[in-house]
Amino acid sequence: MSPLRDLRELVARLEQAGRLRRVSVPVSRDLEITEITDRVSKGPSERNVALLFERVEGSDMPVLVNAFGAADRLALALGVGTLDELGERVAKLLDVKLPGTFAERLRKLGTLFDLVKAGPRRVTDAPCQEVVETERPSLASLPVLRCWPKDGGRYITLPCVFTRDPRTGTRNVGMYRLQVFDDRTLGMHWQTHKGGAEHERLTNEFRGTEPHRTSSTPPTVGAGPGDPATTEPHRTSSRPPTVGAGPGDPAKVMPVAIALGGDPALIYAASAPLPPSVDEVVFAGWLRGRGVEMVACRTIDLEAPAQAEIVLEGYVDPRERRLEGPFGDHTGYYSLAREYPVFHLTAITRRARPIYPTTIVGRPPEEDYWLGKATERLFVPIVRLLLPEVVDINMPAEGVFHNLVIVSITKRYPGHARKVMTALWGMGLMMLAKTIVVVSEHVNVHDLSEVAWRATGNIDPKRDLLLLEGPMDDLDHAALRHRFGGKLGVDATEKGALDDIVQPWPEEIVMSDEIRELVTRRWKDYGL
Ligand SMILES: Cc1cc2nc3c(=O)[nH]c(=O)nc-3n(C[C@H](O)[C@H](O)[C@H](O)COP(=O)(O)O)c2cc1C
Ligand SMILES: [Mn+2]
Repeated sequence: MSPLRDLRELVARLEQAGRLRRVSVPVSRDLEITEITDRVSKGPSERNVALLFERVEGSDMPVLVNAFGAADRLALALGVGTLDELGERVAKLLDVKLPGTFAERLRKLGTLFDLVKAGPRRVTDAPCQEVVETERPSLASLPVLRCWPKDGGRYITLPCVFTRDPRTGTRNVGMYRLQVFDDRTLGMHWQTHKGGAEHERLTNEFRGTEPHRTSSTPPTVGAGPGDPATTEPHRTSSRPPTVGAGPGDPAKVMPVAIALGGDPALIYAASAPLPPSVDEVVFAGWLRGRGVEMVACRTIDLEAPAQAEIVLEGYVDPRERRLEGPFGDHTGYYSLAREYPVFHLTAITRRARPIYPTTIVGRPPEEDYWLGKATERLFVPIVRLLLPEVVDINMPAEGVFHNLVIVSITKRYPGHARKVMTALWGMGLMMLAKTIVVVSEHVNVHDLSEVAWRATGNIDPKRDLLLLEGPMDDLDHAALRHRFGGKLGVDATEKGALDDIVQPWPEEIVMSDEIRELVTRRWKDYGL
C-alpha cells in the first residue's frame, strides 16, 4: 500500500473502506459536533466511523473528526495491517544482532535503507501555501470548535506544533491544544514535561544570543518573527498578557509553526512521546516509508509540512503568560485554567479549499485513546530493549494513559517487579504513570477481568504495594499538588520461594487436557 500523503487521501481511503460518513446538513461548531462525535466514538463498532461535516455554520471549511478513532482506521492511516505490525517493524529495526547469513544481511540492509528514505524532502512548491495571508492574518475563517459547555473558549485540538532547540536546531513536533484568545492570539498548552516547553526554556536561557538558523534560505516574506513593525501584536482581547514586556524582540522570541492536517503519519507522530533527540518528521517518514515533504515557512525561520491543509506561522515569547482553560479534557474532567504561553500569529498559509481536522477529548474512550494505543504497540519493543523481562504492556482507556499501566514480566529474582516499576518511572513520559501493575508473563494484560482478578487476589498489600512520589501529569486533578504526587506500584505476580513467603503458594485450577478434549468432542451430545 502506498503511503498516504495528506488528509484528502485519508478521507478517500476511509470512505472506500466504509469507515467515513459525510454529514451534509448544517451543524454548529458549538457543542453539537462534540455530542455527535462522542456518541459515535462510544457507540457500537459499526457506528464508530470518521465524520466529515461538510456544512459547519460560520465557516466554509469542512471539518474532519474521529479519523483516527479506531484500531482499523489508525492502522489504515499509518499504512499497516494492524497496530501490532508497528511493534513488529520497530522490533526489526532495533535488532542490532549481526546477521549470520547473506540473506539475513540483505534484509537488515533493507531495514536500514528504510531509515535512509525516511529523511524529510525539501520542496518549494507546496499545497499548504496555495494561499498566503501575511497582511493582517486572521484565525476567524477556521471552524474552531467549542467542545464542552464549560470550556474557556474555542480550541484547536489536532495541531502539529513545530519548534526547534535554539542551540542545536533540533526539531520537535508535539500535539498541544491551542485556545483561541482572539483572531491573532492562541494559548499554547505545552505542558512542562514536553518538547515544546523545553525549547521555550532553552530560548529563555539563550535570550540575547543570536537565534540559531537551521535553514540556509531566509524567510521569503515578512521580516521574521522579531520585526517590531510587522509583529507588534494586535490586541483585541481585554485580557492583556500578565507577564513580560511586549513580545516581538527578535532575540527573545521563539518561532513556532502549527500545521493542521498533512501526512497522517506525521499527525500521529506529533502525539508520540519520542525521545528529544528523535525528530518526529524523520520518524513519520520512517513510518510511512517515504520522507515527509517540508517547505520553508513564509514569515518565520522554520519548515512546515508541505501537504498540510493549513499552517499557522508565528512566535511565542517565553516571558509571556496568560490564563488558559478550563477545557473538558481526556481525563473526563475539566482541566483547570492555568498560566500558559501565548502564540502570536504572523501568517496563515493554506490550501485554496482546506479541510479542518480536529478531535474531541472527554470521558474515555475517545479518538485520542487510539493514538495512545498505537504508541503503546510501538513502544513495547523499545521498552524491551532496556527491560528484556517485559513481555507486554497495556494502558487501558479507563486509565487515560498515565493513570494505569499494566505490564507482564518474566520474574527471575527477588524484587524483580519493583525493578521494572522503578525503571518504567524513569523512562521518558512513563515518569507520569500513576499506577503500575506488574503481572506474571502468562497473564493477558489486555484482559482487564483477568488483571483485576490477579491484581487483587495475588497481593498482600503490606508486602506487594510500592508507594512513592514523583512527577505527575499536568492534568492529574487528584495529585498532592500540581505536577507532583504519589505513585503506586502493585506487584501482582505469583509469589514463591523468591519472595520469601511463609505460607506455600497454591496451584492455579486448570482442567486436564484429556478431559477438555473429551468434553469438546462430546459437546453436541450434551444438548447444550
Ligand atoms: C488529541 C491530543 C491532544 C493533546 N493535547 C496536549 C496538550 O494540550 N498539551 C500537552 O502537553 N500534551 C498534549 N497531548 C499529548 C502530547 O501530544 C504528547 O505528550 C506528545 O508526546 C508531545 O510531543 P513531545 O513529546 O514532542 O513534546 C495531546 C495528545 C493528543 C493525542
Ligand atoms: Mn518530541
